[in-house]
Amino acid sequence: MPDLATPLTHAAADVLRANDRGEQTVAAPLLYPHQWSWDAAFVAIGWGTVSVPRALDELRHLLRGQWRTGMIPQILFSAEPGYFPGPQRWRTVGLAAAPSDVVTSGICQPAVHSLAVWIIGEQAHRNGGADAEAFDLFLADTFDAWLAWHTWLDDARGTHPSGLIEIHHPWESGMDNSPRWDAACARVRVGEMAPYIREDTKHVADSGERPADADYDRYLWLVEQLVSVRYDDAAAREVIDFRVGDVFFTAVHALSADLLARLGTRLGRTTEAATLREMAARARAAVAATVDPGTGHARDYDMRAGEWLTASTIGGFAALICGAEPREYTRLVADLLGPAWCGHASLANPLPPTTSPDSPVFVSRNYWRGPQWPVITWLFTWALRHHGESEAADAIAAAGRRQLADGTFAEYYDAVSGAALGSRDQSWTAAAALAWAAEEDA
Ligand code: 2M8
Repeated sequence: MPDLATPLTHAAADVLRANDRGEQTVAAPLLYPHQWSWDAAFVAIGWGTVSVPRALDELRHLLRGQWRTGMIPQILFSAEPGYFPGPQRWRTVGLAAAPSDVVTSGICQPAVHSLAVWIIGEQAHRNGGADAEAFDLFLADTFDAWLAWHTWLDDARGTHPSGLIEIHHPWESGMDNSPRWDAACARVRVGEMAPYIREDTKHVADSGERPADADYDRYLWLVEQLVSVRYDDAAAREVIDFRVGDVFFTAVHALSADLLARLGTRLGRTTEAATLREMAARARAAVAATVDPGTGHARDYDMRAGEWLTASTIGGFAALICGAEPREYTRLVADLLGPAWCGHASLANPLPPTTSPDSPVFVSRNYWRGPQWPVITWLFTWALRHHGESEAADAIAAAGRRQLADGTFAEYYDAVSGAALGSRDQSWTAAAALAWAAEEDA
């Protein structure tokens, strides 16, 4: 283990402890003082390396926010101030589908949760004893909730003939202002709505690290459109200006559904396991069908305009997450490591940038438009290893861990200067450090 590894691991665990609010971990102090859906999954993986029971509590808390439809919402609000848009803007309170004892937003985020359950299960069984028992109990208690989540995605968001999971807001992708959404966002017609004041830009050194005001207008307008149909899934498909098949989300759903199927088999839930495997196969096929024969990259699809979305972003590597035909997979790995991506001469660290530096819309320091995100780097390393590409996984993980040695646990990093950006002490960045350390020890 490199010299820095142990202090860094301790520091990462301290970040989670500082951001811990009992059963939920805030995504970041100040900037994100609530529990976010996909953050909670990564954070639970981090917690699992420190305390399996605490990891399970994180996921149990998240499930308190699950809607009756099966949707796991993007945000479970805490009582802490400082974040916009809050509950008043989302207006989910009192809706029949929303939970009655927790306040949530009304959209979702990528379904990385069953991946987290899988990884925590592996850790718990390596530890044995009480951890293994606690995990087995947790799995038996919560399997149906994770199943309902994937089933909702398949039923309510998987109806388009492309088989892609559709999203109704850029926030649902988790990659909010990625160039992936530029063309679809340009088609959003912002109407009359109440004025608002952004909070996010108060918590970063430079507002150029965050989405633009025009992006926020669209984000808030899309919330208005969803409120107008009380978040009814079928009605939302008709009214929403932003209706996009998200190839990365679809790949994550495929990976997670496959892992949940394996857990279901262990529980003796063979029928449900078979259903999950079918869902995963459909989603994987949908990802494969988006591949642009020219670039070899996966594409998102604008369901409103009936057009492919072709920005050169990390979303193009979606098949690395869910798996692909072996020759195709190896070719994509080589591309990721090659000169347009991790190996680009302008990069401070050989890590996946969120947009290719060769793209005209690449911005090295703006949020999801270019910077490197440690949590995304970690996700790729896990998936690469899972699909048999250990050498590439090891190389990227080593560089990812070097990036974190600055000890800031930044939300993201300027891809060219290497500077730490966004929030400091971001929970999922700390979780990535912990997960990499645990993988080395395993
Ligand atoms: C960012 O998104 C939120 C909205 O969900 C925001 O900017 O207010 C994204 O990076 C998202 O992927 C992440 O889950 C969230 C909390 O870390 O922050």
